[in-house]
Amino acid sequence: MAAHWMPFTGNRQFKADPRFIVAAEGAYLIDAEGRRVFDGLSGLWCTGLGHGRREIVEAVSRQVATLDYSPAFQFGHPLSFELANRIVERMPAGLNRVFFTASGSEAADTALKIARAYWRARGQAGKTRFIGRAKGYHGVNFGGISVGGIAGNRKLFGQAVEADHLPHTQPPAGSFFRGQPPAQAPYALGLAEQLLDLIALHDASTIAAVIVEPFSGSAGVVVPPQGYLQRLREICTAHDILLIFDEVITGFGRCGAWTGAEAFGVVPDMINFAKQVTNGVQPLGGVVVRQDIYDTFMAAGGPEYALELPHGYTYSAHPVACAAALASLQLLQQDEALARVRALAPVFEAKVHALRGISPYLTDIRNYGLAAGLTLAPVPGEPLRRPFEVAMRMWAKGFYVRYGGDTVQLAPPFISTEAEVDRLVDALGETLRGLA
Ligand code: PXG
Ligand code: PLP
Repeated sequence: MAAHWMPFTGNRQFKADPRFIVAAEGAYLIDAEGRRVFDGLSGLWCTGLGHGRREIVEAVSRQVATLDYSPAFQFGHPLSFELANRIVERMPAGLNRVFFTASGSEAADTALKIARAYWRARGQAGKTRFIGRAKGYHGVNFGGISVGGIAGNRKLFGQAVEADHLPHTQPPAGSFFRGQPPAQAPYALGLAEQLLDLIALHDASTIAAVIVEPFSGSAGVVVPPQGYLQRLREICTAHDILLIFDEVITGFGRCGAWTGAEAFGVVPDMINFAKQVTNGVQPLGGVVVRQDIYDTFMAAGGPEYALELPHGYTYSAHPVACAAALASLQLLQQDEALARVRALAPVFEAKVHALRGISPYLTDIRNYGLAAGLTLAPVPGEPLRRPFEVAMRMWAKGFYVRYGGDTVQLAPPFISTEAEVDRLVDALGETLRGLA
């Protein structure tokens, strides 16, 4: 096991006490001992339709046998064009041009590069700065970590791209808000207005874009208060700053809508997606932009044979990934997955919030759609320990949940039954009660 340097993993601990997953079926992972473990985070927020869906497996098998790879640059294959149309149908009106990547991290860097190049094409080359948000996660590439706001993901790597950050939107410990916190909550007052302070500091003439997640997933399901995203939209519009929603987690069903933009009723200028678009079966991500952004590049592109955007990945719109995405989008529709999420979300919310008071260490619970984050008070000097211990005990009980920072996260598959959600949350309650 020595050769594989595992991502975002305590390698020494894992290699001393490995947890192997060898198969998966529906809402369950199957471990090396043949145990069926409930998939309480839908893989890494990406397998909402459940594992091993026949339609996706068949689409991928057919495609890999027909066209296993097609050069991504200067030649095309039909599936990417069809997929772009199917994606655009599900986006807010006006966002209708899709640039494909292979991951959410690549989508983040792509969106930032498009933003800078867009202003340059419009004669405003000084607009290069980005505004992210504390606790934000935009993947691990240099652009993404620059706008990201999770300290642990940044501190080893030095400064990369010029960026400043809005304050995070996490309510104080003990808030236990259900769903979107109210606009009148004391911590919420003036939160979005802080963007005006950053504009006053840097001047809008130096700012290319603001990038935020509609709700932050990785930071532990941090949902912005009511009116917050609307206010960011107003300020960006008034100051000619692009607004990018990173919907890598919130897109394609998790919110009970096609996008967080739709769920929260705010239309950004660009939307990043990945993960659930293929149900996790193949790596695929992308950026959806407003048509006039695309048109700006076309108009500035010089002779027709010249490329308008010198950017792209070997695996942009990989044909097998496109086949997986087309089948997944079809299944999200056929399963009525969004309606299912909307129906299950209140049950999930009630159940998760019933954990309040179960342990003195459980200091907050947050939720939206089929996602929840629980904050645990740190063991003195070992802030990461308690969530890790909870996740390990849950694994031993037959439930996979995610831990990160001081939080434990839940994002059950869209296909979960109420009984499965009950068992997941009951097991978590039992585990929290047993915490020393
Ligand atoms: N943006 C957002 C909003 C994300 O949540 C990325 C970009 C990066 O995507 P890729 O495909 O490059 O990983 C993400 C990914 C977790 C967790 O449980 C979250 C992510 C990935 C893995 C784990 O916190 N988010
Ligand atoms: N590094 C080298 C040496 C390459 O040749 C390429 C692509 O051709 C890359 C990195 C980028 O790889 P990808 O397109 O998969 O992001």
